[in-house]
Amino acid sequence: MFEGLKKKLGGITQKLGKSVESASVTTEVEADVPLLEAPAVPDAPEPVGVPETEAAVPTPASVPSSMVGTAVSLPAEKPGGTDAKKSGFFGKLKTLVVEREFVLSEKDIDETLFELQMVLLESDVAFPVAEAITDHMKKELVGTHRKIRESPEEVVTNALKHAIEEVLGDGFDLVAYIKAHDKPVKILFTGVNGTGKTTSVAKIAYYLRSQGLSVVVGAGDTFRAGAIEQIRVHCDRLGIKLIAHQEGADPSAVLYDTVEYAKAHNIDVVLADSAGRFHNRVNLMNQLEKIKRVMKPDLVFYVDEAVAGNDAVIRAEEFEKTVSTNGVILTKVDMDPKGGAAISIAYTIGKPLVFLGVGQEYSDMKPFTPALIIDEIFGDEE
Ligand SMILES: Nc1nc2c(ncn2[C@@H]2O[C@H](COP(=O)(O)OP(=O)(O)OP(=O)(O)O)[C@@H](O)[C@H]2O)c(=O)[nH]1
Ligand SMILES: [Mg+2]
Repeated sequence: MFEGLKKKLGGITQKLGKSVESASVTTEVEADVPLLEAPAVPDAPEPVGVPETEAAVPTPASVPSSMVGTAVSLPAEKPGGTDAKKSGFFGKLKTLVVEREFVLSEKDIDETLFELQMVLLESDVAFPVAEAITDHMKKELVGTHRKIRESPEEVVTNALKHAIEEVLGDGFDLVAYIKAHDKPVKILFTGVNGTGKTTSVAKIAYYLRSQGLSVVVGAGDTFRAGAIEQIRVHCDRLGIKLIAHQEGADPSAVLYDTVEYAKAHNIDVVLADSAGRFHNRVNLMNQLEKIKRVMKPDLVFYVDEAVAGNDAVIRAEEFEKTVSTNGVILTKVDMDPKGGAAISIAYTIGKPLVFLGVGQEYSDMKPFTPALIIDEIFGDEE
């Protein structure tokens, strides 16, 4: 996923890196470098996030050969000795590393940031989101005096990661929400036709059950021929209870019965499927209002597909104005080379991304975290 965007952003960070490079004054400074990598301390927490620029202490593995000075380096401490536990064979080496100091002015990077904005727009990132990303880049890179030991490209890549993290938001911990609220927690899935609502209901039922929660599903799409059968097949496969009426029945009645079933059987979560609808279809929107009045959902999730790009963002905005929602499930992320909808949707509608649908298996529904997207865009894998 996001292959196209990844490639284009690589070109931009290279260019921005060059701007940093040419604005830099370079000096060689003496620095301590561990002689050998220390073994991992058991239970030590994994470092999370991006290392702070100033704090980045190079290790032999991370010091590019170009940064290591030609002067012969001497061990600062003898290997072994009483400090063996701490440093053991991992004594320190005094070595020369390249340190860059720079202050970037707006005009150093303006042109490349404009190019970045164009790349983002071509990748279906919404305009205000592309602007927010470049604004953040400016804030992080321009005007402050920086002293860095990592490569210029790393510095700008980190700034871009931070900018994208900011527009992605933190997501929404559904399991924590469910555990903190009275059962049954009732969740209504809605959105336009064919985006993956029914499949998402099944995948989320599977996910919640894997988290130790009990689930009942309501077949709230009584409108489309075959919809009830579709959700029945999923529930049968998963061994999950389904409440269904006949095609053409009032969906409010089905979902009311589903909630009653959950109450009577002490079930943690009600997942309510519903028919696809556009925000401007008055009858279907009135029906949705009635569903909301009758089943009183705790959460309404808007489902859309990443492959719809900017259209997904526009209709999410329209939907949000009509039916205030609590979060977004973005499906078919696995089939999206651009990433624009994933980057833009939460920021645009001001509601968190909750899950990303990333394939056709039941397990292909990932609770959203910014790292899911950042790792795809900036990770090493092709
Ligand atoms: N590759 C991929 N396909 C998906 C994903 N989510 C859903 N699909 C496929 O998208 C198609 C439509 O999914 P449905 O769940 O039927 O969509 P819906 O929103 O319920 O459709 P309507 O009820 O007609 O409005 C199906 O073929 C799904 O298998 C996903 O994350 N990745
Ligand atoms: Mg459906």
